[in-house]
Amino acid sequence: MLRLFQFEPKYGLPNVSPFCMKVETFLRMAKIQYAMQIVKNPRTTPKGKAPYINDDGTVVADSAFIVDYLTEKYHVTLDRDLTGLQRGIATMTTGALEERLYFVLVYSRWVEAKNWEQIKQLWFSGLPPVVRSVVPGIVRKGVIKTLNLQGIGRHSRDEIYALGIKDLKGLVQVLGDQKYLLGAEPTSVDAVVFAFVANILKVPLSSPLFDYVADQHELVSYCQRMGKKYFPEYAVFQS
Ligand SMILES: N[C@@H](CCC(=O)N[C@@H](CS)C(=O)NCC(=O)O)C(=O)O
Repeated sequence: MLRLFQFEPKYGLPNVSPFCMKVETFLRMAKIQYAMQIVKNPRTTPKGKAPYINDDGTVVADSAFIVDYLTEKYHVTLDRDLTGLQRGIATMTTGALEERLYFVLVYSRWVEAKNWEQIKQLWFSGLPPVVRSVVPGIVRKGVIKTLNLQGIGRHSRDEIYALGIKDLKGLVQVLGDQKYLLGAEPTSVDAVVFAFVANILKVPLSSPLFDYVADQHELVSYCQRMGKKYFPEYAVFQS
């Protein structure tokens, strides 16, 4: 059976990594059976990041390549009826969320002092006491360095959130009052959108991203709709 390697679910959410949650959502949308295996240390994975899959010996790392591989191997038809324009919107939306909004989300979790205290508990509480007093600081320094190299870390706090909210506003504009991002039926881009929206709305950390999404009635309903449909066993989507 296909094995999905991802981080342990936390906060009652399928995953606090939007990339892991994207792949698990896609597997459920495509009705592909899988078993979950927990990644404790990303350094043990093929590309040093989660998620990856092992499908009867075929290893695929990176959520984009995983979705492409699954679509081809399992003849997934979720996007069958999309027009060229819709396919373009799906690709560009995925890029905006994964290559920009993601880093704003990382900033909100790992750099903002109040949220960092919670993240530290959440991620590192399982470590032995001596290691626990050293490792979180080292990992956080690495994250801050990454944000600087990526570029987002060079902006002011207000500028960083303005960029994130720009992406979220784009989502709200594309979604409108439709049930799913591209119309009445879910398509594969909904795995990406749902994973990001749920990771902002359902993780109990405060940030301007949360404030913005919580105010967007259509986006909140969308998140509940996707959650109820694909993760019915998760209480967080049942309200
Ligand atoms: N492009 C990758 C991104 C995956 C990614 O950034 N995963 C993060 C968690 S959200 C990770 O494993 N980080 C661990 C690390 O960088 O050490 C994908 O789409 O799968």
